Amino acid sequence: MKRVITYGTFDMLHYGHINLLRRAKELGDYLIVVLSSDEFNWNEKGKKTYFSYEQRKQLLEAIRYVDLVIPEESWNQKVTDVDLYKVDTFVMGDDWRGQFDFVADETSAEVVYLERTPEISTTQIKRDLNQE
Ligand code: C2G
Repeated sequence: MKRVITYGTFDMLHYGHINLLRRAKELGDYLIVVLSSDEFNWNEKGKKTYFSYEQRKQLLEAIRYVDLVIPEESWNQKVTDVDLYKVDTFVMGDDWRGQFDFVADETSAEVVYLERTPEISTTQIKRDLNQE
């Protein structure tokens, strides 16, 4: 069974996220989503999410492409996660291109960056809604 992993906040879930998750799942048979905790978002990313971790987790678990959702609590858990879950492929959107190449150096997993879906982001949604 080919295991794929990806990381993110996935706040205000939108079709850009779904496109990423669909393509990530196409690279294997089992997709693990490591979901940024509320504390990680606030302390490390400076993001105040609209939905809580539990709400974002519930949304992700309802997606047919997603097999497991676990918390992201540190920038430094990726190598451990890949080893622990015996991951074959580490996937991120290409806004992160190059940032996680170390995972391929330190584990047996390949690192794949997938093209971001243009014209959509949680920030854009919030901006558009504020203008109504
Ligand atoms: N994404 C995408 N297209 C968009 C928006 C997002 O492909 N229009 C992808 C991002 O590239 C990322 C995933 O969807 O791979 C989740 O995006 P975010 O929730 O914004 O996650 P991010 O803040 O990039 O967190 O340790 C890694 C971080 O947790 C990644």
